[in-house]
Amino acid sequence: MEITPADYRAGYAAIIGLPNAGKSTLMNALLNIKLSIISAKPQTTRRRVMGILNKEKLQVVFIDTPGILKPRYTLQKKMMEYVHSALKDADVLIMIVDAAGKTHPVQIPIEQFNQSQKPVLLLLNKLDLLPKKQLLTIIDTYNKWYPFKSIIPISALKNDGIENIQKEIVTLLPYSPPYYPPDMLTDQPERFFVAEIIREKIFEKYHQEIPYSTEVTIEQFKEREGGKDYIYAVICVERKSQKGILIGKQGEALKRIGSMARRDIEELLGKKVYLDLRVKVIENWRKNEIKLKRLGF
Ligand SMILES: Nc1nc2c(ncn2[C@@H]2O[C@H](COP(=O)(O)OP(=O)(O)OP(=O)(O)O)[C@@H](O)[C@H]2O)c(=O)[nH]1
Ligand SMILES: [Mg+2]
Repeated sequence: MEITPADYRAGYAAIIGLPNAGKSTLMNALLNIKLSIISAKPQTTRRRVMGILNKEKLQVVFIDTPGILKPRYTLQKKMMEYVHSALKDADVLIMIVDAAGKTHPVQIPIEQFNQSQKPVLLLLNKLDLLPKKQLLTIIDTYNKWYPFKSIIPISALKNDGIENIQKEIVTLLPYSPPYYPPDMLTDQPERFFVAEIIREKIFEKYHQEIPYSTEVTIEQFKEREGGKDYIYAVICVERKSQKGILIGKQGEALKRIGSMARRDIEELLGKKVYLDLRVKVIENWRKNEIKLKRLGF
C-alpha cells in the first residue's frame, strides 16, 4: 500500500442552502460532471447526493442536500433529516445563496444549523444575473450577518469562480488520508442516478403537483452480454388522475420522458440501455411513513 503524504487533506463538505439556490449545479461544476439532477423548480433534490473530488494530496467529499424549508409533510421532514445528517458529517459547510434573488441575507437560521461551529463558506451564486453595482452591498450585508470564512461570488451555471472555492476549501480541511479510493466519484449505486435522471425529466416536462407527487424506483437492472442492458423503472404517483397525465394520449407523454431519460442514462453508464417505464399509483406516498420507507426514505 502507498503511504499517504503527511500534507494530504481530506474531508466532507456539505452544500446547503434554500431550494433552487443552485446547490446541485454547484456540485456538478465542482466535479466537472453531471451527477446531481437539476431543474428550474424548487425541491428537486430529495436526498443526500455524494460526489468526490480527487486532486493531488486532496480529497473533498461533497454532499449535495435538499433545499432548507419548513416541512409541511412527511417527505419534506425526511428531506430535512438528510440536511441535518449532512451537516453532522461535514468538516466544512458551503452555504450557497441566489445573489440575484430579492432577500438578503436569506432566511436561513444559520446559528441553529451550525451549533458545532464548523467553518462556513458563503457562495453568492447566479452572479451572471446580478447587476455588478449590487455585489458590494450584498457582500457587506452578509459580512455583518455571520462570520463566514470567506464570501465568494460565483456563477455555478457559467462555471465562474469555481476554482476559488476549491482554493478556500483546501485550507479548511484537516490533514487526513483519503476516505475513499482516489478514483471513486460517488458511493451511491448506478441505479440511484438512473432513477434520478428519470425524475429530472419529469421535473422538466410537467407542472404543478406532478413532479412533487412523483418518485421513481428501479425494479430491475440487468446487464446483458452482447445486448443492451435492461432497466425496468417504475414511476410512482399519488393519484390515478396523475397516472393518466403522465402516460398521455396513447402513451405519447411517457414515451417522450423515456427517450429523454434514456439518452442521459446511456451517457452516464457509457452504454446502450433498454428502458422499460411503467407508472404505478401509491396513494399519498409523500405523507405516509411506511410508504416512504419502502421508497427508500
Ligand atoms: N442564471 C443562473 N442560473 C443558475 C445558476 N446556478 C443554478 N442556476 C439555475 O437555478 C435553478 C436551480 O438549480 P439547482 O442546481 O437545481 O438548485 P438546487 O439548489 O439544487 O435546488 P433544489 O435541489 O431544488 O433545492 C436551475 O434552473 C439552474 O439552472 C447560476 O449561476 N446562474
Ligand atoms: Mg438540488
